[in-house]
Amino acid sequence: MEAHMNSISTTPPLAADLISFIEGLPKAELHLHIEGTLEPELLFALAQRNNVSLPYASVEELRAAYAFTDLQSFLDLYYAGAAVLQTEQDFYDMTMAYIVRSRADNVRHAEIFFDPQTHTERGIAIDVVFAGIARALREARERHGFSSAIIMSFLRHLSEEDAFATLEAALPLRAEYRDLWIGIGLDSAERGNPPEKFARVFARCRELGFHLVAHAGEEGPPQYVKDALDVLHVERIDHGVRSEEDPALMKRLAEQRIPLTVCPLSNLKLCVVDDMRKHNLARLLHAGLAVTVNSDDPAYFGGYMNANFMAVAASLRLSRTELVMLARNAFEATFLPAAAKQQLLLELDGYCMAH
Ligand code: ES4
Ligand code: ZN
Repeated sequence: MEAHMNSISTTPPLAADLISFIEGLPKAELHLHIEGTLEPELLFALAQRNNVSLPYASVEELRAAYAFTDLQSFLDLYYAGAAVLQTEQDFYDMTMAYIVRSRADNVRHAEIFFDPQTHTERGIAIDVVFAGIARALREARERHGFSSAIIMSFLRHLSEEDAFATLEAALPLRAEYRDLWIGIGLDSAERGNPPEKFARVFARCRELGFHLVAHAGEEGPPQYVKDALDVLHVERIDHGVRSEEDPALMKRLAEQRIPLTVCPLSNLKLCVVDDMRKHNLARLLHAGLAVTVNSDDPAYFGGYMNANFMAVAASLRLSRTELVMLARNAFEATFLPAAAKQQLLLELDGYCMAH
């Protein structure tokens, strides 16, 4: 923790014009766990509303507990925090808070992960999870033109059988949520839970016509990135920063323009990097990879989209051109239909011309 504070304090300050350029830049968010947007204040409010007792006396005490040493130390608190989510209204409130926050960061489109197993394991019906998230996203689309999609993610520390059961429970809802539910993801503890463990369930999801993504190469080795591509047939890699350890894989990711949804503040908080100035995002970008910037679990990692852009811009001394490349990569990597994608890319072009 101390080391992080020091490295942040020695980061060169960003020029005011670059700060406002980042703030106004239109963005797409492709790696965001909705359960990871539950801010301590809302977590406490929901605990009170639902009579859930928390092992923390205050919001400050909870926030102080967010000092992680690795992915698992974070996941323990993340799953514990999600226990306050009980009703459709709770999922709606959490999702609406994220929309308000990300609209302030000029996020134009978000493809959002949710982990139904985190909730069904506690006896919450899967319909409740879908309904609350979807109601907020539909309202934001109608009222503000905020575009979004949802990606149902399997928890890889659980069995493939459990993932199949989750898929079976969710499929009857597919028609009702056809406007939002576009994909399948894979998250949670990476080490020891390789992509192959989910080969059959991903094959089924592929037959069903879902877009596929998986977390790989966050804590796990480059082999997991290769297996996510070759065994699971994913279209994007979530994180993927450890791909750099394998030059052949780097070449392939660049040639095939496979998007990596990189999460800088997450990587710092989970000690994937020990100093933002050592983050490989700029090297990956310059090697020709389709790198994007994302916030992962912003309530836990200290910032939403703009904060992630600011952190890499300052620590890696990124230029406007590089920042625009990152934003462009994200719009290109969305699962939006071609026309909607083109419209967002035109909006980005317009912004760049005007600034
Ligand atoms: C996650 Cl950063 C990260 N990695 C893997 N699984 C996750 N679930 C929520 N955040
Ligand atoms: Zn993630």
